Amino acid sequence: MAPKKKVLMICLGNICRSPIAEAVFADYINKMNLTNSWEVESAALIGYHTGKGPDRRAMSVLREKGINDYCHKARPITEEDFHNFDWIFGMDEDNIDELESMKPNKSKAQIELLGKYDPKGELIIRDPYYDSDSAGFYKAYEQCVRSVASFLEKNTS
Ligand code: WE7
Repeated sequence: MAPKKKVLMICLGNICRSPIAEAVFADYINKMNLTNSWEVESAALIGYHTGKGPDRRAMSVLREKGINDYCHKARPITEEDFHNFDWIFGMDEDNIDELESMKPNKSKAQIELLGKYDPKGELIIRDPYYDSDSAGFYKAYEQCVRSVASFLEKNTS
């Protein structure tokens, strides 16, 4: 069987947006029976939250949307990730700038904004960490759902 295609979701701390993106992707490939051909992980640009679970607002949005089985501990991205993953998705332009500056010369990963695949054209998944409510987390979830679905429609035969 062909090797699995591997996707890595990245944000600043790996506790808000990239866990939502990972959980949405994992849920989608499970439901579509694509786990033989796709794999997903998430990681941080900064090790600040290493070992911590996602923000409670991220977890409650996922639970509310029926994703009850997601668990994750934050980890920082490594040089190896650039060799192991086929796609590395950032959530905003700062993420992409940082990924491009860390990228080793022989990286095989394609570095892209996840929102590039959003059929609604919302390119940036805004950082909701300092928001005083959950609205930004719901919005991030919806953006991830649209982008993940259209990414996989484009890249599965
Ligand atoms: C964030 C964050 C996010 C910002 N998750 N943090 Cl206090 C801090 C310091 C260094 C690294 C991290 Cl991760 C954090 C906590 C966690 N999504 N977004 N901080 C953020 C947003 C806008 C301007 C500056 C920061 C640090």
